Amino acid sequence: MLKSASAGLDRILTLELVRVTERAAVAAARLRGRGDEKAADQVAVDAMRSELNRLPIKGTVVIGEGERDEAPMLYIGEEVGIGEGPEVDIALDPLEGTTICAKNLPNSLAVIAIAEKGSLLYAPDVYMDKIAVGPGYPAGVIDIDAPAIANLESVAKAKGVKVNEITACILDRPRHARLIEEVRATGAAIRLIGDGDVAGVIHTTDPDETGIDIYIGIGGAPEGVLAAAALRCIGGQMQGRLQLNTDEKVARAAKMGISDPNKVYQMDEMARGDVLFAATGVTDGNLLAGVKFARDYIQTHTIVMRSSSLTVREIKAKHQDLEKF
Ligand code: VTB
Ligand code: MG
Ligand code: MG
Repeated sequence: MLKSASAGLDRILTLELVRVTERAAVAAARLRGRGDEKAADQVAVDAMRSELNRLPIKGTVVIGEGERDEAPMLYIGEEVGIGEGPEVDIALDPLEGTTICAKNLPNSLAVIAIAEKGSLLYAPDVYMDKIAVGPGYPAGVIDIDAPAIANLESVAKAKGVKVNEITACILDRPRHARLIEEVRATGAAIRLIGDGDVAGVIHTTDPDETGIDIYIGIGGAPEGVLAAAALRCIGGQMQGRLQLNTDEKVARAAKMGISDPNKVYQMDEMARGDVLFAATGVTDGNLLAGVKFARDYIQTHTIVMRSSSLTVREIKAKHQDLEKF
């Protein structure tokens, strides 16, 4: 195999990843708006798995569809790739935002991140408290332990605007009732999203385009690791804390090597070293267009990036060999 220009993973893998999320996105997109989350998820999982198994890697899924007994495919611990090549850890969500896809609402994605073996946080499928901003802010601008008002004021000050010119993205869940009240009390705006907090975090990296400055709140831990992997490549800051609020969850986390249940994870503790990340839009979104089915071709829109070079590429592909899909 060719040597990379810089240290870390073989950069050829960057483009290989695009095919993986493209396939999953196209499969899921065929079931957009059908009201059947399970079916859309299943076809995305199948497509992602068969494409992943063609990659020249010795990969292990570390963030996947669940434990082996509840997820027959792309389960945590599943080995993927052709079994030759670099040993890598893989975090994936073949359809992030199954409900969004089923309702054909914005921002569902097919997502994957690859890192050198041992570089991703092996997070159990529990909730994670998260806070994130995009690039350009001084280090320490956000603090997961500070009240929402302090974080919003700090971000506004660093951006040189008033707090009421800041927009926070928050998952629309009853558990966020107090947080939503606190944020609104500052005068800041909220973009409430139904699902899809990987997209929510990524949207903080381009506030001019998305209108979102900061992501706050509790979502899935697997999605937290995926979002951290993305931010490592674009720049930004993120912190996360697993919500290990029962003995059973603490024990599950301990099995995965987590000894301090209250630990705050910085972005680069969730995704270390060289990280590759790709996401393809399934439904239209603020940053990525959804899959387009034209008469003679299928069009996909993918963002693919690599942390060691901080390169962010957008790839719009026209797939004309429709038999393949
Ligand atoms: C979020 C959201 C995901 O899970 O992480 C959420 O971004 C958290 O769980 O799209 P709840 O739905 O239980 O709040 C998803 O909705 C699904 O993966
Ligand atoms: Mg999923
Ligand atoms: Mg998900």
